[in-house]
Amino acid sequence: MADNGQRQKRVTTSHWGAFEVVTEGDRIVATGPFAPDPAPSSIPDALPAAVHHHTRVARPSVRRGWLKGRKRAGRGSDDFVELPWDEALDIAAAEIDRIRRTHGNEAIYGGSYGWASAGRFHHAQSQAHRFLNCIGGYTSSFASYSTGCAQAIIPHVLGADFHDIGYVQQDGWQTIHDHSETLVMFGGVNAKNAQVSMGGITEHDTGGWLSQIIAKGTACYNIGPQRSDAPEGCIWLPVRPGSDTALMLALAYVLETEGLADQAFLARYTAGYARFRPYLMGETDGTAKTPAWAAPLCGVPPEVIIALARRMAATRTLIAVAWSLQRAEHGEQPYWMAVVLAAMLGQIGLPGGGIGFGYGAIGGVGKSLIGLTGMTLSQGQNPVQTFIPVARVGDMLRNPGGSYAFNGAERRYPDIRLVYWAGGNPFHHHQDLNALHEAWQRPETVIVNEPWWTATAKRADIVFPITTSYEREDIGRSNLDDYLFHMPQLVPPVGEARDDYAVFAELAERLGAGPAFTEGRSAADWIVHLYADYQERAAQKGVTVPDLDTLRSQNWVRLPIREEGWRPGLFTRFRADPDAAPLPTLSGRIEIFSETIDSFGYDDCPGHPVWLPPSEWLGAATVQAPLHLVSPQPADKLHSQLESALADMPGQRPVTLKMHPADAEARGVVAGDLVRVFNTRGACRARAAVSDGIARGVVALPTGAWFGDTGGNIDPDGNPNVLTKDVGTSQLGQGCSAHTALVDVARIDA
Ligand SMILES: Nc1nc2c(c(=O)[nH]1)N[C@H]1C(S)=C(S)[C@@H](COP(=O)(O)OP(=O)(O)OC[C@H]3O[C@@H](n4cnc5c(=O)[nH]c(N)nc54)[C@H](O)[C@@H]3O)O[C@H]1N2
Ligand SMILES: Nc1nc2c(c(=O)[nH]1)N[C@H]1C(S)=C(S)[C@@H](COP(=O)(O)OP(=O)(O)OC[C@H]3O[C@@H](n4cnc5c(=O)[nH]c(N)nc54)[C@H](O)[C@@H]3O)O[C@H]1N2
Ligand SMILES: [Mo]
Repeated sequence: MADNGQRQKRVTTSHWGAFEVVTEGDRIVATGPFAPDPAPSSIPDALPAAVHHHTRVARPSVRRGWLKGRKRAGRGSDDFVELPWDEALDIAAAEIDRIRRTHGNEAIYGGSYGWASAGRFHHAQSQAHRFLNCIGGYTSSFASYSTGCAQAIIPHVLGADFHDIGYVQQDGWQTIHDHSETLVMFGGVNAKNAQVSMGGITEHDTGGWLSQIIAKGTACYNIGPQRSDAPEGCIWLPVRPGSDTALMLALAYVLETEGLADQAFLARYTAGYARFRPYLMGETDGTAKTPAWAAPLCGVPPEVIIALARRMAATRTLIAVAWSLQRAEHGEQPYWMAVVLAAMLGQIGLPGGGIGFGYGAIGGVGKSLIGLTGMTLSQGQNPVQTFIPVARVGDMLRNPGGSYAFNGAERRYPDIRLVYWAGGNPFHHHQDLNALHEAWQRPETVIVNEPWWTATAKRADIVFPITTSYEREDIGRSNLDDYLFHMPQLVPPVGEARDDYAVFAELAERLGAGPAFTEGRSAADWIVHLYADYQERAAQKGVTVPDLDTLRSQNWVRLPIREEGWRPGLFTRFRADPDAAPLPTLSGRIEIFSETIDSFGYDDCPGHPVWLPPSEWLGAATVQAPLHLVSPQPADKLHSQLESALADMPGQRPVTLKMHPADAEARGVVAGDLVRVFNTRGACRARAAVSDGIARGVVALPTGAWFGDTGGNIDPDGNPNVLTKDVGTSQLGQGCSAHTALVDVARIDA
């Protein structure tokens, strides 16, 4: 930190990468690019204004109605009473204690999902989980909104953990560049999304690799509702959202009927093709999955499907599937079917062939690095076994004691009395926010740690003001990146903000678990402790990292952990010898038919991939809801973060809704018009943009606007989650189905 208003420039890192920060005294005044980054993100432009914004939580705050008689009513509309730290901590600790004694620790929901900020020690979710484990445990959550469905289905089909495949085993960019002749991208590969990565991405290279791959002459197909999901130079095949499985089945049908399926590969490396083939051919259900069958479902003409299938069989083809496809009802099916399609091509395990996931979802996917993990705060053990699939939080709150199916088990929702959230914004991230708002009224108490007055903080009973990562010291690194950062404290805490660690240490102390939580260490001691462990792990891999003091003075270092060229992964070893290196599936093979899944008896996820139309898609469009809403990630920020500063900028809110010229014209909408986007679940405002780069019948509204005052029943800034559907992907995955929603749009006349 600088004294006396002195100007200083330092580097720090964040989920969107490293950047320079200019401070003057106690304030961040500017940010700038980090020189080694070939394509720096402009997300931090909003940071100086956001850090010092009037929407920061200044002091511990308790909702008036709750303070005066523990009233649940008023959550989200009451005002708050500011209290001194000690008083607020005493109240919170007493309430946590009362709940755990009266209802047991299972009654505390501490899943606390969310990205929070970069920085290894001050990782909010780890801090929250460690604290709750120290005081007897909590109901936890499984997987993420990002990939919850994939994390359930892929282990059945390929054996391995989904993230191990996506981050470690699948081909890197160099291999794709050198070997792939055809890149078939379902959902595109979007450099805009690769701007961010959990914990940071320093050299943003996804866009650069795509340019090189296109320049080389690799045929790149962007299959999805938006042309902008892939760069210029790709062949765009507009498809209706939620219809990819039908298209994939038709591609498979062409392979099978034209003798292009690799029967030898299917025989040696897969299990159950014989049970899937009759479905493909229409022998089991009377419908052959021909290109003519798929064309009206997905919107791709039959001749285009046939030509693509032939090209995929004739060339080294990599099928790249975006995470977005599984963030939708029946999201298991396109994931499973993409694997089956790749297996039929017989190229799994060959360089530049087969299948990969999420190349454009986050930065760092496709970077080939020597794995170097560590610097993780231990969360301890959770004595409570109860968990929910993360995106089922609304159902859990609505339905205490209710039963539901998940991945082969019958499970029961716990009766939640206290919600503790640190580092996430469920009133940004969850679907059907009006319904969540209702469900949120049920718990007796909600405690939130937050730097800003988000919609979630406003719906809490107790809010603790938290530092941002610029107000505390930390170490920045990510498993998908090859840089290591000292993240200096750049400015003093804003208002009375404290670190999550300090809050949880105080609460733990009051609940008799102080030493268990802190192990006698200050935050600074923990950084030394975690760093020493990291240094040791690095040394074991033959990687030298500077000692902490050196890193502090250098600010950052590039780690020598890049791997050059082709790296043989799980699939290469499997291909070389499937008996010696079987996949960790039930059969040891790629499961085209899964006995396990079949035994669950789920009609929404049977024993092999099938076409299951979602409940809301263009094939089920109605007069009331004729348009399909996709709600992708925002280009200018990370989820709902930095929103308060962005929303201040002229012309930025409401958020822009992209629509097709024909759909705009039919509604008398022209570019720049203020529109109302609505369905039976809710409504929001948006600013129309008209583009032929979106499939007809589809509208796109990025996430991230703060869920605002719903007075008049219209969310003012354009949060798509007032419109989305809160339903699990299926009984198997129970993932988030954000991309499944029908809406209509109307001009708002001034
Ligand atoms: N419609 C629709 N909805 C979606 C999606 C979609 O595609 N469509 N995508 C989903 C996906 S994949 C995701 S991952 C989620 C993202 O949802 P979230 O991860 O919940 O979104 P963020 O805005 O990143 O929320 C992080 C919060 O942590 C706060 N924070 C930052 N640093 C700290 C800290 O140090 N301590 C504490 N206590 N708090 C901190 C921030 O201010 C912010 O409010 O959204 C999901 N929602
Ligand atoms: N700038 C920025 N980048 C981010 C984030 C952010 O907030 N800001 N968030 C990060 C997070 S948490 C995650 S999980 C990843 C998510 O990464 P993805 O899941 O890849 O991202 P989305 O933006 O949800 O969707 C990408 C595209 O998929 C297309 N799509 C939607 N439905 C379908 C469909 O049914 N079929 C096909 N073929 N395409 C479809 C849409 O046109 C959309 O633009 O992004 C990460 N990257
Ligand atoms: Mo995500």
